[in-house]
Amino acid sequence: MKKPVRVALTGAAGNIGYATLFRIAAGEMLGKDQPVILQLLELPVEKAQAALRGVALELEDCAFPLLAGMVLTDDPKVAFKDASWCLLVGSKPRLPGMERADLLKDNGKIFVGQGKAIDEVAADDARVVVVGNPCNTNCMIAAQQARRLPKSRFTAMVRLDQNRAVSQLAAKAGVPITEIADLYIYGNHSPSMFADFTHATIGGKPVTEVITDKAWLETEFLPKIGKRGAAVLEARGQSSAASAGNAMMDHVRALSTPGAIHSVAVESDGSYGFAKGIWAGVPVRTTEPGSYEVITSYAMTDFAKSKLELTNAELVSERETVQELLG
Ligand code: NAX
Repeated sequence: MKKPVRVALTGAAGNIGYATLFRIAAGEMLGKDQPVILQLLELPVEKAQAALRGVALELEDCAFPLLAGMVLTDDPKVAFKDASWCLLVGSKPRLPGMERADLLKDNGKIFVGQGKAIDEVAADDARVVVVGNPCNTNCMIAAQQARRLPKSRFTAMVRLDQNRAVSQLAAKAGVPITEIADLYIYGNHSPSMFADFTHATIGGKPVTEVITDKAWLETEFLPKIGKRGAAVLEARGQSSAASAGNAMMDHVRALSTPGAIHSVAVESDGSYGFAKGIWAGVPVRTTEPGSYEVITSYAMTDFAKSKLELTNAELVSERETVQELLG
């Protein structure tokens, strides 16, 4: 039996936590032969802690052979202690009447504290995945706290956008999901992101040869992916949870699989015109488990460049809003 891997998850009593923890404990994220210890963080209020205890009771009741232990806590330093994967899901939802800038600053503060705690106590091989929104900027904030861990260990999730885009292209072309390849997400996890259909393929052919309706690709497909979260929220009355948790597990699995090429928001080195130092979605190739290199070789059309500029401008503006948290 392998040594258990410690997986920390914040916001563990929330919707994404509930949609994900049972799958992680069943071995769907790190492998069917990999025991895990779940280290679950929730807010220090009784309602959240009680809900967390309830989730833990249910996890126990599943008798998962791979679940080697659980830690329930309201202390980030306990949650992240020796964790190899730190999944940062918990954050405040945007409330009616709340300005986006206030949400950025409020949630940003959470990620200052959690980034610091991770850097102090997580395992030497710790990898951080930020899901809590606005996830790119929250990830940048957490990474600024890193002294011991390299900033490249901090990634934000744009995988849900990739999965949404793959699914929509397959539906439009009337082909199985497996026929879609090389579809990557650039920029922010927000309606401004760019799902690059210009380099993607369907059954080995360029998307633009199979779906010849350029207007659909540019003016229907892209907004549909960008606003998919809002569509789910409107239909369900709650934001995407199972699909977000599923994407988080895809993100971790792809980062654990050498050779995998996938969309991840990482610190920009200036590639694709993104401002240096922001966290922007780009295609990466996993080199060894937990490490990656950015694929910089895609040449962009003028249309694609105009989209990249827009999403870059939004990320730069988010960085300006949270400047005081980056010191
Ligand atoms: P929920 O509101 O159901 O759960 C969030 C949980 O986090 C709550 O239980 C809350 O008590 C806890 N929490 C809040 N602040 C915390 C803190 N400082 N430390 C520990 N726990 C804390 O939200 P859920 O549906 O689970 O979504 C969580 C986050 O994911 C939200 O920020 C949401 O916007 C974001 N999403 C990100 C997506 C992405 O693709 N990157 C897609 C789905 C989702 O919208």
